[in-house]
Amino acid sequence: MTFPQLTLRGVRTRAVDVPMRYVLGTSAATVRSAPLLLVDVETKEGITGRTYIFGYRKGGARAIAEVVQDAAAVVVGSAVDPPAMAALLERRFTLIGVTGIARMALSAFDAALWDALAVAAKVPLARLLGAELRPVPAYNSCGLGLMSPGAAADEAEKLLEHGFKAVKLRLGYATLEEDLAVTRAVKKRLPDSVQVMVDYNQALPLDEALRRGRALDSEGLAWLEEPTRHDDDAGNAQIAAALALPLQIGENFNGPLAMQRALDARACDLAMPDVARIGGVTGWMQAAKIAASHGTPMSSHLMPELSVHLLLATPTCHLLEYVDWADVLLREPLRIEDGFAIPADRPGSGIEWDEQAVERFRLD
Ligand code: SMN
Ligand code: MG
Repeated sequence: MTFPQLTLRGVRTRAVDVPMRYVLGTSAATVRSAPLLLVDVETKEGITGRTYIFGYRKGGARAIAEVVQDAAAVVVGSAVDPPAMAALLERRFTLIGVTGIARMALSAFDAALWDALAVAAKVPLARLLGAELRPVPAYNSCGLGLMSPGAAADEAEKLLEHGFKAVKLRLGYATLEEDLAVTRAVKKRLPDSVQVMVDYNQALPLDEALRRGRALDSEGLAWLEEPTRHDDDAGNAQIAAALALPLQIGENFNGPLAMQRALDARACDLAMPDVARIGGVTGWMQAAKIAASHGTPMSSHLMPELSVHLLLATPTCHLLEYVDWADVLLREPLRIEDGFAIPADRPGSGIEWDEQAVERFRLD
């Protein structure tokens, strides 16, 4: 596919905080509303490319906005060429370090640029990336934070709406016994055909991760996510080798190199990069090649509207992580049918803002 010629005119950023239907109580922090940063790149040709990024904290969304503006100022007036712009920006941001907020800002900017190209080409983003549209299997990752076993079982049942056949439970209680009690309550309540994943959000030291991992090994779970520090490749390799339960990490991979190092170290069985930390669409496509070369099934993390297009272009596509947080801001929210995400058959990633809703939830 030949890419359209566009020239970058500027970028518009707006921070919003949207209510969440289900509170997300993780072992690290409780998230009650979703601070999102909306990023619109504008071109001289009048084409707008859109994306949003989950800021984790209100201050996170605002800080990312500042860096997106800074990055755009470096390349304003040049031809829209996301990989070339990513390489230049990565070099320009080397002194501050391309991690954390800087990495998220460059990733969001890249994703919005790719969206502009697909919009200008009048094709869905997946097609611009060489893939055809088809439904992608998804799991419902809303809610299921730390709570009592009974409340978790009740919530898990509700999350099967839209035909979901997989849900994710957050763990990392004070004791293994509590982790087991909640896991068993949820498993018992759901049909056997529903997959249950568990996520520790890096709560445990390595020895405790091994101990709890061994205890969970025979509970019929689909994966064990981030039981310990995400960047302890040797430790994670030890866990992966010790357990039959597949080890899943990746939402904290900082760029494709971190993923390459982790997979080379056999630090996980499954990988789930986040488009906002792996380097946007440009970084994701590199990550997809790395996963394919290792034969590692690859899932997504958050931002399902964009991620569904990226998973379609991923040779080892596994599962889409579904959250509904952006629904209230979108003219056409991502559709889920029978547990599958239906990629938007519209130009780009299909993101168009409901401007009235954006104004209502604006932070600045
Ligand atoms: C998660 C995502 C977003 C905020 C908090 C926790 C979690 C996940 O690690 O994988 O969904
Ligand atoms: Mg996680």
